[in-house]
Amino acid sequence: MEEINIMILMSLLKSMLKIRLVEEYFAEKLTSREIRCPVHLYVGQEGIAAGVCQNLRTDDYVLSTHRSHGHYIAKGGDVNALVAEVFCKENGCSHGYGGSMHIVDPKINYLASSAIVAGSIPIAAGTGLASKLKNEDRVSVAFFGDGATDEGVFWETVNVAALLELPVLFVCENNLFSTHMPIALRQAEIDIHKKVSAFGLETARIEGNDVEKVYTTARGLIERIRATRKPALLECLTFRWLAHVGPDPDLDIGYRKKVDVEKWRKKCPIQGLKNRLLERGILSEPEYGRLVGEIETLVGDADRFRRAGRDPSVTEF
Ligand SMILES: Cc1ncc(C[n+]2csc(CCOP(=O)(O)OP(=O)(O)O)c2C)c(N)n1
Repeated sequence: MEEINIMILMSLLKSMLKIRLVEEYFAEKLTSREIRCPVHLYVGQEGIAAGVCQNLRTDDYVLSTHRSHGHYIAKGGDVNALVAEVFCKENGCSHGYGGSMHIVDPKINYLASSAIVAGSIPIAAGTGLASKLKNEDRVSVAFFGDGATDEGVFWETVNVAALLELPVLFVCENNLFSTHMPIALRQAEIDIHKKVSAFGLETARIEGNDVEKVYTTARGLIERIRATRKPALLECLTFRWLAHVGPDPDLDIGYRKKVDVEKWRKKCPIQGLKNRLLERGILSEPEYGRLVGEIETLVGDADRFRRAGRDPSVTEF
């Protein structure tokens, strides 16, 4: 694989660690029932958000889903504002009215995340059309799960993006399940990237837990989108470590086994990159420890920030 610049490798590591430690903080606060709204954690899938967003500029658009915290952090979102939002405080990025599933931040062109599966995907076609009409080279990225490809609006958006040649990158995070149902019980043909390529899009299917692979593949697709204005799809295979919603491992319902979760935990995107950086002498254990400490401080600051936040007003909305 092609050599990636050391600064970028360290930035990928930092981005993934930031996502992981913030999600672990949320898991703890869900367990203690300090957070009362539904939260869909992203633990295990960090390589995708980090690898794709490393290639984006602030003026590029991101649209996301119910599992959105990782995308927000990787796009450069403010951790204080995210944490306050998940606690529904007025100093949150959606002013406390959105909660975990409606993270919005126009300052970084993070325009929507939605509890409606596939609901934000057509917005990417809209922002793509706006960029095209204004002759701007901004890219719109729609993140979504394999479950979103069960929805008609996904296919309608792929069709319109291909037909109108819109600068959109569709990023499918295929974590093999839609809530508790595997894709093979939902779709006659399970190869998502193959079906999308029938619309004439450039597509790729890769291991989503290999952050370097995600970064380089996304970079190629994004450079091509900026140059040609044509859409593309990146399908990333991955697995969520925790429950569909909430902090538990979801092992008591019967749809997945402990052995599967353990297999995927061994493919941890953070541990994978850390090991490669240690082997190459780019990183040492003390440096890694310092990085973790730095991010723990950030999470501690965010905890104080949300505690200082007020509840949003019902009359000022
Ligand atoms: C239109 C719509 N249908 C069904 C649901 C219920 N629902 C919430 S999350 C979810 C699964 C989505 O799976 P996927 O898109 O693969 O994302 P993941 O949760 O795996 O990240 C479903 C069916 C919903 N929120 N919206």
